[in-house]
Amino acid sequence: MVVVVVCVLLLGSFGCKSKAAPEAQAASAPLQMTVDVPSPVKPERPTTLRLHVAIAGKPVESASVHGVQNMVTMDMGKTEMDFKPVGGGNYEAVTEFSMSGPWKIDVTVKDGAHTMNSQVKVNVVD
Ligand SMILES: [Cu+2]
Repeated sequence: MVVVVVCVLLLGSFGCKSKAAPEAQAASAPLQMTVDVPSPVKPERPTTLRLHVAIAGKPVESASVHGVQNMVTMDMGKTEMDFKPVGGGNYEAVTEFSMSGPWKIDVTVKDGAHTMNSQVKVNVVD
């Protein structure tokens, strides 16, 4: 499943089965972020989240990418993660969801003076 977020525009999801609907909340820069979440996501299993960061279509290799995960419908405690660069403007983090249901990951991408915040939603299904 691939979802594209560009600045404050919400482009929505493209034909993915789960209800991911990332919402860009703020943007001070023309950073673009593409989110790749496996589908389906199962509870209590290591899950790799992959992001692609670009400016004007050009991969950004040097961004710092941080995520804060929690459940949408109840406070399950925050899980923080740093996405590691894996080349080509791609960043990965491995996380786990402790129960089924709707989860969110608030992602902050920083590259020099550019900062972008967006929220990735992940529907975890047993
Ligand atoms: Cu919960």
